[in-house]
Parts: sequence; structure tokens; C-alpha cells
Amino acid sequence: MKNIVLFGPPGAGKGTQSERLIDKYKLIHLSTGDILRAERKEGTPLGQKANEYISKGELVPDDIVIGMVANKINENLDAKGFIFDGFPRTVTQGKALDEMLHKTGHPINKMLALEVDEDELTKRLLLRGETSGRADDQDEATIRNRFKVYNDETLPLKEFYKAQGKYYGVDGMNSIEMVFDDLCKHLD
Ligand code: B4P
Repeated sequence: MKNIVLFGPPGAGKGTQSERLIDKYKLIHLSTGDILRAERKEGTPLGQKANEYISKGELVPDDIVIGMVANKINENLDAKGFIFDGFPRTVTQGKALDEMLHKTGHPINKMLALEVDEDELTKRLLLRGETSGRADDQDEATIRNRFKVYNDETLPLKEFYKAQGKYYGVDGMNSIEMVFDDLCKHLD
């Protein structure tokens, strides 16, 4: 089993690269952002609650997200592995993920981190906001808040995985194809 965390700031290309990686390596794509947006679209209580946070660029509370991920792992215990996209986003989530995977006997192999500067990220998100309908991509102040939340709450995970010898940085400023090739080198 291959379990990979795809890491990076908002708009770094986690979703974009995950789609390609799951196609090539036949892993399960576990994107907490996608799951939360699907819940919101269906108008479930969880989706309505999540929307309060997403629309402001804040993180959805850990207990909600951790519960969703546990369900998805338990539904796919015979999978070849998972690409965790956008999860974990806090050290609490990282510790919870380690515990869940410990029970399966298949810990995280690597954290692959897409490194992109904030000007480029802002450009990408605003561009996506023109067509995606995602409110969190349309307003520059919300985008800046997402970066702040990332730096304060998510970036500490870099040290968390470094301490386990699992952190690998990849230049995410390159073209989608070049970034994909670099990620594959870490997976092959
Ligand atoms: P997410 O859905 O995880 O997404 P993201 O950070 O916005 O973007 P991603 O990095 O996947 O970017 P993408 O490939 O699409 O999170 C959304 C929100 O959900 C969070 O803010 C939070 O509120 C909530 N949430 C999710 N998970 C959570 C958790 N675990 N805990 C708490 N809250 C959580 O790329 C962006 C754009 O760039 C695309 O348009 C793409 O085409 C373009 N692009 C990608 N790579 C490129 C490249 N190499 N060159 C040029 N353009 C590129």
C-alpha cells in the first residue's frame, strides 16, 4: 500500500496533480476540499456548517474533517493506497491520520510538498475564480486570509513530517507536466 500526502498552499496544484497521479498509480483520491464542496452542494447539515468556514477562507473544524477521512479510509481498506489531498491541514489532523493508518498497518510513505510563491498562487486562484464559481477564489482578501491560515496552522506540518524523515519538496512553479514528472520520480 502506498500512502502519500500531497501538500502545499491554496492553489499550489494539489487537486490538479492528484487527478493525474490517481490515474497513473490507481490510488484512491481523498480530497477533503472536494468532499466538503459535495456536501455543501447537496445541502447537508455538514455542508452548511462547512460553508460558514470555507467562504471566509477559514479551516473547517478538525473533528468534522477527521471523521470524514476516517469514514473514507474504512470504506476502502482493500485499496492500493491513498493520495491525501488537502489533508492533513493541522498538526492535530496529522496526528489523527497517523493513528488511523497505524491501525491499517500502512503508514504515510511520503509527504510531497508543492512549493509556489504567493503572487503566483493569487494569480492562479483568481483565474480559477473566474470560471469555477468558487466564492473562496473570487475575492483577494479571502485568498490572503487563506494564505495566513496556511502559514499559521498548516505549515507546522512540514516540521511534523520532516521529523519523521518523510518530507520532500517539489518545485510547483513549473508547468503542470513538469511538476507531474517530478512527483512521479518520488513515487516510482
Ligand atoms: P482545497 O479544495 O483543498 O483546495 P485549494 O487549496 O484551493 O487548492 P489546490 O492546491 O487543490 O489547487 P488546484 O490544484 O485546484 O481547499 C478549499 C477549502 O476547503 C479550504 O480553504 C478549507 O476551508 C476547506 N478544507 C479543505 N480541507 C480541509 C481540511 N483538511 N481541514 C480544514 N478545512 C479544509 O490549483 C489551483 C489552480 O491553479 C487551478 O485553476 C489549476 O488549473 C492551476 N494550476 C495548478 N497547477 C498549475 C501549474 N503548475 N501552472 C499553472 N497553473 C496551475
